[in-house]
Amino acid sequence: MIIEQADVIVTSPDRNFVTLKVTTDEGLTGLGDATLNGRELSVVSYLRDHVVPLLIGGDAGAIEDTWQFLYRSAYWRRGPVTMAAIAAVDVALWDIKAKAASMPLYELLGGASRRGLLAYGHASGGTLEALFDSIREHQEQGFKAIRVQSGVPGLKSIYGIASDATYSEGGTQEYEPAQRGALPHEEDWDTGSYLRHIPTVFEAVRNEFGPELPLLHDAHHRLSPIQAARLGRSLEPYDLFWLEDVTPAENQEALRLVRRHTTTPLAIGEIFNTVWDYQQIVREQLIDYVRSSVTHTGGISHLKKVLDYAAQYQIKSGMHGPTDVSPVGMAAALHLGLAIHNFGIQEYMQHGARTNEVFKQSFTFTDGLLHPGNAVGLGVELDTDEAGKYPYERAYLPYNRLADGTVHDW
Ligand code: KDG
Ligand code: MG
Repeated sequence: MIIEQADVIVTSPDRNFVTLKVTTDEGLTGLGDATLNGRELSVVSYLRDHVVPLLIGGDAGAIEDTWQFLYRSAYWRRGPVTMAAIAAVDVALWDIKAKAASMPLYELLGGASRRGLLAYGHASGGTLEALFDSIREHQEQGFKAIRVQSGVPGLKSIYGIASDATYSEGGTQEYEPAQRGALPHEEDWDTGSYLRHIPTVFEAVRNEFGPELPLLHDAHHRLSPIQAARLGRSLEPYDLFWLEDVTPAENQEALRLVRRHTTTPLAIGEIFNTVWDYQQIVREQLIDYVRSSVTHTGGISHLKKVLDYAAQYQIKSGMHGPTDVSPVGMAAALHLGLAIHNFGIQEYMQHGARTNEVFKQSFTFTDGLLHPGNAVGLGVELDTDEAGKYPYERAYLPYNRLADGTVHDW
């Protein structure tokens, strides 16, 4: 089967999404997600200007060869733009291969290893009362594992706190850190206040909800190794499922220090994009969960290699699943997660109603478990007329400044 056409579709129903649609001479189509939050148009250009011309006329079935060609022939390797573009091609070709085989994609990846995928949702609140309401609401929605993010006294706005953490009638939640506008929004940060406050929040949550509910927390890259070690240790009594992104982790070695001081499980990698970012932390068993998404880590072909490597060290998947991973990227994660043995947990933030009109999806969320569904291929189709109603709008993620004006990791 020959690739006849490849279109890059940008749409902004509830937020910006970049999707690659590959069409073959036999009329089969495949979709791939190439959304890079706040830098979307750079991936559009990478695909349109440099990758699409290389695809036309190629063998749609040669997934591994196409991956290797795109990775190696560019000479310039790795990086989020390159790897998101390669990911989109890879996932679109897997979608086509599964459609050609008349199978849901997970069957081609080895078949289902479980009935469904344990998902965690995002509860948050500026106050304990609001946080407790949000946790209860997530439980009512069916979530069996919950991420807890809390306001910190003295800080005006902070990552992960929805202005309204409740669910709308359609089951969607209003939280989108990337804000539309000409310039990024500034937030404030104080590590000392955060480190003092967060253990009190988890103590209160455990007292209210008991010992069994799996709880997660995201430190969002803001701590130094010794601060991360202190946080992990102070949270040990509250038995977290994981503590995420405690340090920026570009310095993989830094996690040795964190690991020496705490047994709280660590999850890292949503901004990583190749197996090389994991080389040391997997080999030295410095983490417990791989946070990469299919969308930002070179697609199913590459992320599967990362997860197979992690499996040798009993490290599991915890694939990134915020709203900036499109329904196409989410479906790819679900097929991969269903098939691999070392699945851990799947992050799940529901998309908005307009997004769900643009991307028709077959995946389900029942009793706390996600399932990709049994439609052939990925199980997601893009309604191009709907997509055309929502042109790209400039949007940026926020950034942090300390009280004295210093820029801090967001
Ligand atoms: O684009 C950035 C978001 O995806 C990120 O801030 C979300 O940290 C995140 C998470 O754990 O979902
Ligand atoms: Mg995160």
